[in-house]
Order: sequence, then structure tokens, then C-alpha cells
Amino acid sequence: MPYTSVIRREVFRHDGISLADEQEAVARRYTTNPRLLHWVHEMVDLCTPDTVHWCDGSKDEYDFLAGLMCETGTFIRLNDGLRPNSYFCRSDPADVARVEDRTFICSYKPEDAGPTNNWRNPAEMKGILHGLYEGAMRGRTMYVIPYSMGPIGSPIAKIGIEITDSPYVVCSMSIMTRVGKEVLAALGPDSDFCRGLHSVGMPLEKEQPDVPWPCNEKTKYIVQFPETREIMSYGSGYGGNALLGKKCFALRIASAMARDEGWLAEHMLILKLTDPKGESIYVAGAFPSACGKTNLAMLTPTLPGWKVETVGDDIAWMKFGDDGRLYAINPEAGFFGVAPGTSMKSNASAMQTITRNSIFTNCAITGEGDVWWEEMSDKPPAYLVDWMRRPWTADSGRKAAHPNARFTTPASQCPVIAPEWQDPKGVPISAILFGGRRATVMPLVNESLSWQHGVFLGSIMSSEKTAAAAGKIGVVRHDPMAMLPFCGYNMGDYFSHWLKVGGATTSDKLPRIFYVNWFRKDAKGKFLWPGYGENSRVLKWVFERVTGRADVVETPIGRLPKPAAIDLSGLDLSRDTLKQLLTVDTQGWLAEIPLIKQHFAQFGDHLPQGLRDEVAKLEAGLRKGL
Ligand code: OXD
Ligand code: MN
Repeated sequence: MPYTSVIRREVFRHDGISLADEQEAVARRYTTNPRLLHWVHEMVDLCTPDTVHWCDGSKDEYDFLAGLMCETGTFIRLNDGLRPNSYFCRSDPADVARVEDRTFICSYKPEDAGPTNNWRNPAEMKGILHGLYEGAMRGRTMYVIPYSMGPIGSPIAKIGIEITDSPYVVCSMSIMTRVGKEVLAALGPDSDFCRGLHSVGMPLEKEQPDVPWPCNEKTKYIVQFPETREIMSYGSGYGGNALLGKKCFALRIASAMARDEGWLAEHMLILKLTDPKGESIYVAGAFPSACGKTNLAMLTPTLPGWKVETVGDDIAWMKFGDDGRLYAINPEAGFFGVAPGTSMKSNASAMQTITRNSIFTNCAITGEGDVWWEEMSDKPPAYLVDWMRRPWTADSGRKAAHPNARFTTPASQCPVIAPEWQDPKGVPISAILFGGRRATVMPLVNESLSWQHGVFLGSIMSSEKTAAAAGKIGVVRHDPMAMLPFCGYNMGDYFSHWLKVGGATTSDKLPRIFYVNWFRKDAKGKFLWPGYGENSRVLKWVFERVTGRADVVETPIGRLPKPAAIDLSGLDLSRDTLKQLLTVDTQGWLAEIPLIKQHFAQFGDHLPQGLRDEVAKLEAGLRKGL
């Protein structure tokens, strides 16, 4: 490992080679950026790792670290005949999801974090964290990961450096982001970067054996400092807490950057939709965690001749181009998808993506050395070992995989990846979808009456809670723009920012905004809409709205399709059911109004007047129709 430097503390004392000199010599092989060199040295002094490794993002490095993790029991290599170059991994049961109650936004002023974030004074928080990081990497290697969010050199891309003591994080980051020397070359000697420090929070004493999934069971902190663009994560190895390029940088820190610089960093998929004549549009979509973003981004349309291709499945960074249109890049390079429920039926493209070069966390493992999770096949294998290392059969009466079990897989392997997914200038967005998991009230699809009304629809998004974060499943909560856990500043200001973005170009260049709900149920609790590939029927209507070809019914909640405008050909769904899916539930909406007002009240003066106007207009419109 040519880029690893061993910190020989003993030798240092006797032979006069200073730790700083040795570090400097190794680090300078990579970068001369003084801020980076200084920061790494500081972190070495604080965390006192045994060795420092500068990541080059190479295949050799990945293979070496994966092999190391096989030796320590973190990874099990899957059967190469079934799933080549892939690894299976089980986390500690206390470390399976994002921890929203341990996630902090440490802006200088509490009101800049807002009522939906946990705020702490940045200096006090740094004091606490420095205490925890002191010696936290003892007995471990410190990895320095230079990564780019977005294609290297794209005017929309940004560079981050993650320091971590977890080889699992290194391997995952090299799938999920662009890692290596090219990033440091792009950073150059002068530029700044987002600093991210991560430790599993489990130093090893001399001779102390490691565990397969080191973490700190009791103490976890996922901390963002938006003004200084810094991240500090402690105690967890789980993706959303530990792969700092993803939620911490690409959403929490980037949303604050986007506010300051006039762009949008959003929890959105990006898809390319092509009609049978070969005309294409690009659509972005915000849905809360584990509500089917990956499935929608890779959808196989049931409508003949229609095609969906994937640009991204989780995050979109959007900036205005010179032509006044909003261009989006996917800042990630991989998919960190929810495994349970993923099957050839629900998402064949995802299943093909994960056939190789992938990491599986908290799934079950088969006798043949492959992975399995609920709904992967109609019938489970006769015998499995579950995610908690227990023998499992169909009669066990419990799930074999954790409901938030994940795959980590390269986006380039996706059979429906759009050829332009890495285009540095991004793709022009024509439509934005907002959507949640709601059994009642919200219709199948509804187009906003204006940009401001669309921002209002996004701001009142609500959804039943899923397993992607710790907490009670199924409870309905407002999750504006699916950003509740990810907005790095006051959400009232975030709404103002969205409104301001709408004024940055002419209305014909702005994306149209739609609210969709695939999850509406009948009185017996059965889904009214079949979902999955059939969602192409809704996408077709969106396409036709964008290209000016579909009719609408104007209602107080927005523009709904005339039932005949949704193409039901070849689908066994009665027009009656469709009518149910497309009616305005006036009473249901009126019952939402106090909840919306309550939700808005928490933002106080930070709530923009435009949204107050929209709720008043909505209420008046609904009452008029009674
Ligand atoms: C994710 C999430 O992992 O939203 O993408 O939790
Ligand atoms: Mn997500």
C-alpha cells in the first residue's frame, strides 16, 4: 500500500523523524493544498490513529480493503459464481438506520437551524465532539477520502474530503462517489472543500480484538456546521450517518450552499422520459425515504413505446443554465437502495444492477452464499441465516432481512442508466414531482396552478414514516419536499428560497410542479392504484401537460386530469376506481387545513407570505365548493 504512512510514535522519539515530517512527505505525494494538509495533520493529532491512508479510489485499493474486511469478519465474500465481486455485511443491531434525534444543525444562530432541526451552539458542540474524537482512532487506520459530488470538473459538482476510520465507509464511498487523485487534481492547491470527519467511535486498545461492525452503541452524533461547511459524525457506521458525501454534504450542507448561491440541492430522483415518437423530457421527483424513488427512477413502463431511463435515484443538484432553464446533475455515482421489496417484478433494472460489484448490508444469506430479502422471490429459499446471524426458515415468524437492509451498487451498471447521466452540464428539468405515502385524501396526480402553488404543495407534503430512519413506522408526518431530515437550515427560509428561485427565470422555463400519490387505499385498506410500471400512465399525463397536449379540470387543490386523459389501455382498472383516485376529497382536505396551519405556525416569521396566501386561497376555494 504505497500511500499508507505508518505513524511510528516510538521511532519518532528516538530517531528524530518528526511525525509531521513523515505525514507531510506522504501527504505531499497527493496534494500541496495547504488547507487540506493542515486539516489532516490536525485530525491525526486529535484522533491519534495508528496509520494514515490516503485513498486513491483504485480497484486495487477497494480489493485490498474488502479483503481486509473479510479477514476481520466485517465482510463475507458472496459466491462469485452467483454474484461476482460482491460482499455481504451485517451491522450491529444498534446501528441500522439514520438517527434523526442524534442529527444536529449547528448554525451560529438557533433560528437559522429552525424548528425542524436539532440545534446546538457550534462552539459547544465542537467541544463535546473534540472530547469524543480525542484518541478515537487509536488502534485503527485513518483513511483520507477525496471525493467529488458530481462529475469531476462539472460546474455544478463540489469536492469533499472525508476522514474516516472505517474501511466499510471507504469501499462504500468509492461506489457512491467519485474518489481519488483526479479529485485532488481538480481541488488544486488553492480551493476549499467540505470537511467531513467520521469515526465509528470505538478505539482499540493494545491486543483488543476488533468486532465485525465497530460502532458506539451508546453515543452517536451526526453534526453539520452549515456556515463553515463542516461535518462531524461519530459513533455510527450506517450509510446515511457515515457516508458523508450523501445526506450530510449533498443535502444538509449543500442546501445551505444552494441558499447562499441561488440553486437547489434536493432529495430527488432524476429520470428521462421518452415517448413512442422519441421525444424526451427530464423529470425530478421528491419522495420521502423508502417511498419508491429508486423504483420510479428505473421504472419499466407498461405503456408500449414509452421509456424511462435513470439519471439519479436520490439526490438532485439543480442550477439555472444560460438559457434560463433549470439543469440537474446527480451528485452521486452509485445507488444505496432499500433491498426488501426489490424484485424482478418491482424493479428488474435494480436487480440487474446488483448482480455484481455490490455491497449488501443487513440482508439474509443463503446456503449457496448469495443474499436474499423479503419479496426478492415469491418463495423464500428453504434455509437462510438472517441478518442477526440466526438460522431462518419461512416458519420462523420474523423477517429474514432488516426492513432497512441496503444494497450499495455502481450506477454505471444500471441497464437503464441514461447515456447523459454524467453530462457535466446536467439535464434540463421540465417537471418536478412531489409525493408521499398517503392512504387517504391526496389524489393520484395533481398539477400545481403556479410555481408558488407548487412550492405550497411541496411544503405540505406528508407521508407515513418508513424504516429508513429510527422511530415509529406508519405515523403520518409533514415532510416538506422530502427534506425534513435533510434541510441544513430553517425550513421557513428554505420555502422562501424556493419561491425566490421561481422568480429567477421566466415562467415558461420553470419546471411544472405536480403532486402524486401512488399509495391511496380503499375503505378495506387495499391499494387503489397498482403502482410500479403502471405509474408510467401518470408520467405520460405529465409528459402531455409539459408538451401542452393534455386536458385538465381546474379545482381548488390544483389541476387534475380529466379521467379520460389517463391512459388505462391494457390495465384492469375500472373508470370508477380512477374517478375515486382523481376526485377532490373536499372534507378530507378541509380536515387537513388546521394541520397545515399548525405545521406552518412553527416557522413563525420565517414562513413566507406567499405560502400563507396559498393556504388561505385553498381554504376559501374548498369552502366555496361545499
Ligand atoms: C436514503 C434515505 O438512504 O433517504 O436515501 O434515508
Ligand atoms: Mn434518500
